[in-house]
Amino acid sequence: MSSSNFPCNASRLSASYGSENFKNMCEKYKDIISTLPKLEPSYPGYESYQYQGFWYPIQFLQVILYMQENFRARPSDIFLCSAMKTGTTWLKALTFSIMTRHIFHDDDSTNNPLLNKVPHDCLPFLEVDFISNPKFVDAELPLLSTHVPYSHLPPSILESNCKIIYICREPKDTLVSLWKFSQKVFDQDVSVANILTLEHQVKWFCEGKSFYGPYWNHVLGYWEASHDVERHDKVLFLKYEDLLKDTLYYVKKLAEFMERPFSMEEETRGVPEEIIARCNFKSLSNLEVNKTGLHRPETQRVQNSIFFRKGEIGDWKNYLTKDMAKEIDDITMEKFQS
Ligand code: PAP
Repeated sequence: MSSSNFPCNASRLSASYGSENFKNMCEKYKDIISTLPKLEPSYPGYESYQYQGFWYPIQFLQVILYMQENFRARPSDIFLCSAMKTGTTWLKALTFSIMTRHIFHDDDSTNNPLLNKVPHDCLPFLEVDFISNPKFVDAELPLLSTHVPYSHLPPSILESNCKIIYICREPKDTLVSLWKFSQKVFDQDVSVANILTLEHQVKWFCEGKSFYGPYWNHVLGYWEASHDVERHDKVLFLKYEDLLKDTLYYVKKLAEFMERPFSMEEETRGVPEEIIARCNFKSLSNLEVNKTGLHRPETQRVQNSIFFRKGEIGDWKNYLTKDMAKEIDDITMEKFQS
């Protein structure tokens, strides 16, 4: 991408940003973290701590604390926010396509990142890239993503009045997706077999102890922001199920919200429909890169295929018992009806 595509002049990294500074700050964060409630047992290497009501793996928590002080949003930035397993991969593909449609074309498979990378590698994920890939974070594309709850977003995002797109999903489907994902990520590790049972995952989810949980509080934070008189036009609140049922309507809505509405000429040419077709579950999951490639090949070496499982509504019915479903539904009623 050339810098003329998305002109920008300010760095997203503060003047004090740097790896030495991060290391020093981590010493300070260790002291803070040592006082926090710890989840027992946790996934090895992903020990979870409860910070101001939300559960985080330690390495993300350190970066989140560092970002509070050292991330500088540009006012034109748009943040894709979500809890885990609620449709982030799809939202990234759609918004990236909307944003870059004048630069990349479908027929140019050598050039279009979405045809050569998993959507997660097309734009920065703050909790990881802020430290491991700062150049990516500071690049010109005005799209960035995070799983951070609203109350823990770096203050500069709100101070700069940036736009936020949030996607949530039916809690039971989210839980099943998270369980299946965790099984794949940790399947080599026999020491976590007892945590990876469905029973244990339901318990954690209901107690709010899954990563970035409680899930319901995560959703409520963004829901309230989308209804805040001062911020409501800056927060677009989406549901995975709505996006699946009426994708065309929501893709146009996304484009308008992003201030990149489709022109009449584009609509006549069927550009929104092309974007939808390129980003749908079948197209993305059938791309060679998403079947055989690796996400963050240098560090994490997670298979891209892990981000594509079924992409359906109601898959929870195939796994959860009636009692499990009721337990989750009761919490949903209690949390969302008040
Ligand atoms: P993440 O938190 O790891 O980024 P995220 O993309 O938010 O995951 O959610 C993954 C879910 O989105 C998966 O749902 P499932 O387990 O119920 O199948 C995944 O299959 C689904 N998904 C991925 N890409 C698409 C897509 N293009 N359209 C619809 N659903 C999708």
